[in-house]
Amino acid sequence: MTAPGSAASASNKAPADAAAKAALAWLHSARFLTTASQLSQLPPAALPEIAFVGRSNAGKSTAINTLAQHKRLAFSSRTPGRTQHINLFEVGPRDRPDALLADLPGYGYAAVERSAKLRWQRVMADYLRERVSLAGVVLLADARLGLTELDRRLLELIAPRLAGAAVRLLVLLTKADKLNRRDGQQALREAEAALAPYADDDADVGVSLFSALSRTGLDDVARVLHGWHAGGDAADDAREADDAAAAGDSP
Ligand SMILES: Nc1nc2c(ncn2[C@@H]2O[C@H](COP(=O)(O)OP(=O)(O)OP(=O)(O)O)[C@@H](O)[C@H]2O)c(=O)[nH]1
Ligand SMILES: [Mg+2]
Repeated sequence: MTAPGSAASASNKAPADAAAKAALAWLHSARFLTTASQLSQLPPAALPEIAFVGRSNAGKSTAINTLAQHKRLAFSSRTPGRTQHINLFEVGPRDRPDALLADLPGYGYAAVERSAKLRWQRVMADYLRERVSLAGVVLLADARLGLTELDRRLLELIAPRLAGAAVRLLVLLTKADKLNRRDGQQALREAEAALAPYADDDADVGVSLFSALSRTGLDDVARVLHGWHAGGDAADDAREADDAAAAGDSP
């Protein structure tokens, strides 16, 4: 995981540490809750919500499935524009869910009818601006394309909510398996540069390469999302778990 401006990169090679294991177990509890085609159909804003957004075909549904370690929780498809509703998944203990994941329809798919496109743009803009329980946004972009004009517009839209980390942002450069190491690093640097303006005002903004196929970035991303769900608490828990694991490992 890198914050814009830093040089480190996420790796899929490191063994899963205690915090990553806890985060993946948490995400594995994900189950379908409901679907909404307009904001009024969303459940009350009672739980922190993590929204997956990005261009159509960027890999949102696949990322949710990979993070949750379920084959078909979110519906992924070769046909762009397939997800047309906000699909919500509950995470945490069954009797005490503690977060929601929201899979949003992708934007930028040319073949979607113009009126449907405009309607959806408005729903998404309202959702991102107004949903009070929005805790974090995961913006997915194909690593080969980087952040496109539409992604940049989305960043502008959520920018006011990033200040003070009221809403956190993690950009995933997806399908990293399609790039060699050098091109992956280049994509990471370019995304970091594009995100630098949003990293002010104590914003919590990160970027990572991600691949559902090779599992690049999986542990790191799981840890970050787990950290978001309860504000600082889960992040502290994760750090404590890490420290405990490290202490246990030392002679
Ligand atoms: N090689 C590779 N292919 C991927 C990866 N993630 C997703 N894909 C493929 O990309 C295509 C689109 O993936 P989806 O997860 O359906 O994309 P989406 O962003 O949910 O698309 P919409 O619902 O249309 O907005 C599918 O054919 C996936 O198999 C990845 O990490 N590596
Ligand atoms: Mg989808």
